[in-house]
Amino acid sequence: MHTLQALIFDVDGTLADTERDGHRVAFNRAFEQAGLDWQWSVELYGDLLQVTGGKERIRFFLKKYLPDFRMPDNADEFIVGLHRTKTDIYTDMLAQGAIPVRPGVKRLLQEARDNGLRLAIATTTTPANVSALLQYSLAKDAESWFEVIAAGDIVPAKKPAPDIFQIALQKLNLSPQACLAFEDSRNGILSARGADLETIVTVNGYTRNDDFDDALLVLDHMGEPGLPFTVLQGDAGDHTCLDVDLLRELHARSFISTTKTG
Ligand code: XBP
Ligand code: MG
Repeated sequence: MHTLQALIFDVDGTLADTERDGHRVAFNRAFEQAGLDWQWSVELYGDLLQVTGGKERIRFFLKKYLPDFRMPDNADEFIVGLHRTKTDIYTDMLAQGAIPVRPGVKRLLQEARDNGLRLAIATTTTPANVSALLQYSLAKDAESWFEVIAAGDIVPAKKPAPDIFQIALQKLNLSPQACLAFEDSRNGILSARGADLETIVTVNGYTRNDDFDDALLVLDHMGEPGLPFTVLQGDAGDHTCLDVDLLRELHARSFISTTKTG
């Protein structure tokens, strides 16, 4: 029997609802500053989210929605520059407290630390975005809570590829069986499951209808005392909040079902 030793968290959509009112807004402001008339609506952005990574998302947008756009000769520099502006705008928004963490996130992280569980991050977002979110939306010293922060361009293939979770596992020096992953999206769970991680999902407005067949548990959020979660898929017993006891139960149960079916 494996013991649960570490929790590996996605950032965007999982720790905080950053996409619609954070990243999307920052992209639009960066386009405006560059004199471009591109506007990513809430609805359009839902389609663009099928591609992870901001630079990759801009390229996908151009290919699908503006195929006649004449790229400057230095196309890569152009996209990197736009994206750098977007990162500056986004991190400034976070510094102003624009995006809170989702219900139950701070409580669970604190409880996990109190129980000796190790914490890690596996995300496609730019490292500066992770630092800003942890510092401004969670706690001033929150970066130090995480032993491993795997983020951004350190992997050539972003989610749904498993690479970023595999790097987090390598850095933790743990097997996937000693960990649980936390995700919010189809691309995220594909990435985590590709790295053999059992995964708990908290959905958001953009991912509510995604396919999470392979998840250990799917919730609307992690829950707080006085703000119980709703179970969308799976079995959380009598629990109303995602706490360390429930994580241990789910983790142990995953081995029983693996043995039965495997
Ligand atoms: C997050 C992303 C990122 C952010 C933007 O996906 O796809 O691209 O939207 O970040 P996940 P950057 O939550 O699955 O990791 O602009 O810094 O790339
Ligand atoms: Mg996510």
